Amino acid sequence: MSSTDPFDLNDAFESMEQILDRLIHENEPLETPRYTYAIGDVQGCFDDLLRLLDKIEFDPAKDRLWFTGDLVNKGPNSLNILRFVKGLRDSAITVLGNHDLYLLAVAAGAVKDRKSDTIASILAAHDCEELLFWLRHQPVLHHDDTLGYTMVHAGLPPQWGLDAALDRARELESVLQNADFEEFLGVLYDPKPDRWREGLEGQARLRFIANCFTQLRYCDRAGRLDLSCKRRTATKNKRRSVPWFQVPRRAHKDMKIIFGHWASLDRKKTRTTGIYPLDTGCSNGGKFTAMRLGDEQIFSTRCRIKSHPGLG
Ligand SMILES: [Mn+2]
Repeated sequence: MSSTDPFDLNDAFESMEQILDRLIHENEPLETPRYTYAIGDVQGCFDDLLRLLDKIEFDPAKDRLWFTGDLVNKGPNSLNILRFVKGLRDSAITVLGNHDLYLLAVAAGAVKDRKSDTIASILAAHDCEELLFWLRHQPVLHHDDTLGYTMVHAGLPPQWGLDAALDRARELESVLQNADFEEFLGVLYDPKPDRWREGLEGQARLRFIANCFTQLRYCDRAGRLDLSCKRRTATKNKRRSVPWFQVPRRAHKDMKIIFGHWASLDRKKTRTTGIYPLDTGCSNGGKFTAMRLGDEQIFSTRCRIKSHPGLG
C-alpha cells in the first residue's frame, strides 16, 4: 500500500480528518463508477471496514460503495463510520437499518439506550447534530435501474413489487426527513400491524413499512410479519414462518435484492435466485463481506473485533 493511500491503516485514526478532507475536496460526483461494491452491515467496525476497502482497492474517485445499513452500534467506532460514509458523499449510498433508526430514536429521547449500546460517542460528538441530520436523510430503499439491483436493510413483504416498494420507501423517508420526525420515532417500536393492506393509515402504516425495511426476517405465506423469529428453528411454529424471500408467488421474485440484517443466514445455503444477503456477522467476530455488482464477485475479510452481542 502506498503512503498516499487514503486507507493506510497505520495512521487511520490519527488522519481521519485528513482523509475526510481529501475525500470531500477531491471527490467529484461519479457519473459512471468503475466498480460498485455492496457491503454488509458495518456496525461500528471501522478498522475492519478499512481493511476490506484496502482489499478491494477502493478508490473514492472511481468506485462507489453501497452499504446495507446498520452502520452504527455494537462495534467500537460508530462515530468514525458515520463521519466516513457521510464524507464519501456521492461515492457511497447507505440505506437505514434498525440500529440507525434506534440511534435517531435515542437521540430524540424516544427510547432509552441500553448498556450494550456503543453509540455514546456519537451523541457526545461536536458534530452529532450534523451527523444525525445526514443520517435521517438517507433512504430506506435504494434501486438502480441500470445495474438492476435493489438494496434494503432487512426485507420486503410478499405483496410488494418494485413500484410498491419504492412508493412505500418514499412515504417513510418523507416522514423521517420532516421536522416532526421525532413523533414517529416515539411510536416506532411495536410489531403491530403485522400484515399489509392498502388501507393502512397514519402511524400504523408507517410502522409496518419501517418494520419491513429495517427488521423483517420471517413472515408466513400470507405475508404476516413474524418479527419475533430470528432463527430457522422458529419455522417450526404453527404459523409456519418462512424467510421473507422464500414466500411462494412473492411479487418481488424477479428483482435482485441486496440486504443485510441477518448475520445467522448462511449465504452459501440460501441459493435463492436474485437474493443477496451480505451481513456476515462482522460485529460478532465473523466475516465482513463485499459483493461487486455486475460480476457478483465476493470479497471478504475476517473481522478482528468481537463486540457486544445483540439483535442484528
Ligand atoms: Mn439490522
